[in-house]
Amino acid sequence: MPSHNADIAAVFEEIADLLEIEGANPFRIRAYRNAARTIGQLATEAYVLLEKHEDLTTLPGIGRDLSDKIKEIISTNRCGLLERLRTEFPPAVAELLRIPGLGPKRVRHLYHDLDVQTVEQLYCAARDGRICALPGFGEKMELKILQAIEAHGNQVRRFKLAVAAQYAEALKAFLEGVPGVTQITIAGSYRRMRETVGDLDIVAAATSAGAVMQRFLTYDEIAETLAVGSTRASVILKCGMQVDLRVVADESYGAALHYFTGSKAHNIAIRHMAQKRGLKINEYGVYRGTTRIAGESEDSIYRAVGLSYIPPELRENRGELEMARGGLLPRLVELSDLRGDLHVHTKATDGHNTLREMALAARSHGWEYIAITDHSRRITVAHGLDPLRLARQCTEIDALNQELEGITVLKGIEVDILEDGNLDLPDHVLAKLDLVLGAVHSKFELSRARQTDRILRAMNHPHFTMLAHPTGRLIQQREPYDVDMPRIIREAGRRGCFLELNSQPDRLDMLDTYCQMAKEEGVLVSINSDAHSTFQFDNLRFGIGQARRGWLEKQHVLNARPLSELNAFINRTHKESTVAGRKTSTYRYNEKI
Ligand code: DGT
Ligand code: CA
Ligand code: CA
Repeated sequence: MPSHNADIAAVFEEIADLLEIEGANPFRIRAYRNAARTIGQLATEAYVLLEKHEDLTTLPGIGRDLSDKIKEIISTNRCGLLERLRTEFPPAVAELLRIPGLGPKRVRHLYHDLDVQTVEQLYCAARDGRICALPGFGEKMELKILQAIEAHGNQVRRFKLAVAAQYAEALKAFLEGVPGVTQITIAGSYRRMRETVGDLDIVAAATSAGAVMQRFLTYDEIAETLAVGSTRASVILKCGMQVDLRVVADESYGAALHYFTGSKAHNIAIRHMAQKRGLKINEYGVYRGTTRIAGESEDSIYRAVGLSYIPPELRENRGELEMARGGLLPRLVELSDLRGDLHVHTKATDGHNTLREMALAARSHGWEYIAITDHSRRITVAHGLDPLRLARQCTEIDALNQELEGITVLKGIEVDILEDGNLDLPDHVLAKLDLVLGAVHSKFELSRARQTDRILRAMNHPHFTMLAHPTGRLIQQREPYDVDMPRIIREAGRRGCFLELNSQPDRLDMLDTYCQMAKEEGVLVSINSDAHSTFQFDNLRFGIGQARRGWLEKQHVLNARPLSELNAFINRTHKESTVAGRKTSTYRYNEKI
């Protein structure tokens, strides 16, 4: 099995860490960090790209040398540079960098002066008061380190959905090839499309459980076997992810799939319903007395307890049972419902592909439109657009629209929301665009009141169309900024603004519960890729998963509208808000439920 993107990213991260401890050139270190991010966020496996003879140097931040390293990692599962660096340091030293407050300089001291090589040794040294005397440490730092390690130990490792997907899909493909396997699904939180996944739960139906077990244990990504029985096994993969496999007969597949999909709370609620009907339910089927009355499909399970089929994304015991009983479940939005994408970057700022390449890629997805929304000038690291460059891009878009059939390119911007709630470009510039996405990229630390006020002021702006990545949260990297989301959602409805569900796997910060609120408030959500390269359109499936967890249907999604309707929505926003800043929007759709 060739290396997955997450593995390659981990290699580059470790190289960057070790180079940092070594005191290497910062540019070189940054190059590896950027490459790790690019590969880590790539929706398609790099080895698949190579199989298709794609040129990896077209990816952001990947030059010839890094492309060769990726090829090396994929073809040999090793990386010479990393192996060399590892011989220079004990293996656990890089882990010290993960402790908050410890940069490479401090780690160098710990290693050279105290011979601290592991987190455990660091803990002992801090506890014994040996650290505070080192240059650049002090007592405060020592205490901070102790606390950080204690907190660190209590953390349960979870994987971002997109990372889990790489391991899950490869393993599923492997098991599908086992003779006698008739059905197989990755169940658990993965199937419910949670934004992070604790472990993988695989359910398979097979004529012989033994054969599946045997084959499973030969999978070359397994690092450790925790438990093996005749129909079940638990293992840890090399990446640290646990996998639980359960093999059942065809007649029990639906029951097992239902049980292992969860959630636990949903399962318990279903079991109570069954009990009320005098039924018993377990992972083999539904029983009246000793007679099995259901179990071959999930449909049969739900039917047995008097419910319609409940999609996995809704199985959280948040009211889905009641709705299913009344036949009132929503028809959840699907990827194929999307008609376009309203947040797309190009080479003009920090994107990697040209305007034309992005437009053609969007057309090949079958969409009617995309909006080009590069950064504004304040975001200097992304080479944000000033009015002149934006005007030039608009001219380019006009020309492209003249030329291309089958796709309409809308003119937009991801304009920076300044600290005082003003926007980073003047009104007369924004007025010329089809849509304006506003986003916070700085001053994350403002108080809740000030942050909320800042965003509401921005939304008051006559040309403001949509709030992009509304809380700024980056999964496992950055907490959301403190903002009153229920209020933002309500006020977006009043102002006729839209909210973005950003599909980047580490964002997804329009939480499922926020989607539900938006639906209740009549605020349309736009499921955007925020693509920085043509590959990243594939991230939309994660956004769709989140939207489905948030009970959204096609009619609640702005970019599920055809272009003709979309135009009416975004133009109306402009006109109405220009005329009357706070007027209640007139196009609230009718709630179905
Ligand atoms: P995760 O792995 O933490 O992201 O979340 P899940 O939902 O995948 O949880 P996991 O792997 O512990 O268990 C998989 C499913 O098995 C879970 O969603 C429901 C079912 N399950 C596990 N433990 C219990 C239990 O004690 N009672 C019931 N009724 N179901 C359970
Ligand atoms: Ca799980
Ligand atoms: Ca599990």
